[in-house]
Amino acid sequence: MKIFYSDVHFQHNPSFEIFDGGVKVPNFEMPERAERILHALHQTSWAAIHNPDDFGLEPILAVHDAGYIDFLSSAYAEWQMIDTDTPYEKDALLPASFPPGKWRHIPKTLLGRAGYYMSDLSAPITAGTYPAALAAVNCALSAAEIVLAGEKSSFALSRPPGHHAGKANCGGYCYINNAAVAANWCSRHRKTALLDIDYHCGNGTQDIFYDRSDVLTISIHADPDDEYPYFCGYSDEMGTGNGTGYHRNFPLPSGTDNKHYLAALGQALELVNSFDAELLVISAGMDLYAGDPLGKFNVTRDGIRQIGAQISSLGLPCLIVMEGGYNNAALGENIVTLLETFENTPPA
Ligand code: SP5
Ligand code: ZN
Repeated sequence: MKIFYSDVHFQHNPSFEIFDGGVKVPNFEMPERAERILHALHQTSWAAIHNPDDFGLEPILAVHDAGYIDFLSSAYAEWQMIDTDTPYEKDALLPASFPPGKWRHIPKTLLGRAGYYMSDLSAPITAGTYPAALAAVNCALSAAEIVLAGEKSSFALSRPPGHHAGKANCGGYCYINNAAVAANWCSRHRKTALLDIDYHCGNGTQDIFYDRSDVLTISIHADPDDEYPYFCGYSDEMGTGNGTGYHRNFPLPSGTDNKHYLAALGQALELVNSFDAELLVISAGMDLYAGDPLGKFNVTRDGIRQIGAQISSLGLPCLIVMEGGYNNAALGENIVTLLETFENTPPA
């Protein structure tokens, strides 16, 4: 299997994030995650690691708001120009004021724009954030090209992850929606569906495709009634306008085990089948694993193997894009376990 990976991700290494309740903690989304996965892939006989090509801004601006990408590209440099006597985090930009939903005037000041374009306190912008986010999306696009060219599967070891990044916002460790940019790119050539198996709802992906019928988007995740991202991911959110019926959410309770997870996955894959998808993009978050510090599912490693087997048995060309997963010790083996099923399962 061809894997796309770039060392540029090391440049994105924010030292902290702010959890609910205002507690400052070391950032869970750290470079070690990609190192662990890369190391585990190197131990296999089948993983071939490649550097991504540069696809420029066009595929990104096809799904993200230009004002947002402009903000992302210049925010850190602007932050370095801020002059104040009060102590502040010079290495990472985070706002403390957010628009209430209505009244979303785009302000002139940097901190005003930060509040406008950032949805929470888990996606600080550092010196290397924008270059790393570009490298991550180029990994997803490079893997997409390989699948469009006829490979049965490919893996984008993208870091930082992407599925919480909406048209005009970062949040939840995500800045550019790697899987959404790649799915949109693929949709120009093949009928494309995107299935998000990260523990958290793919709210950014939902935002990007919500009014579109040409790309089916499905997310299986922890019930947002008691889990981040709280404000979306409910089962009655099924798309709008032309997109009505082309988005589906499967919120699952805390403690969900292999059996219940695989039942939801079965329903999701039936939807992919009825959509007549020709290509499948997987937002592959491994925080669904039982031992994840940010997750509350009871999906075991064998559950991950069955998830992979069930998805790959569709026989669809498949682009797998890395999202979350914070149990670093298990992360490499979890990804290898998932990907192995695509190597080994014959098309249906
Ligand atoms: C890509 C991805 O998986 N992003 C996840 C962002 C989740 N941010 C909210 C984390 C809330 C953690 N709650 C405290 C749990 C401590 N055990
Ligand atoms: Zn997640």
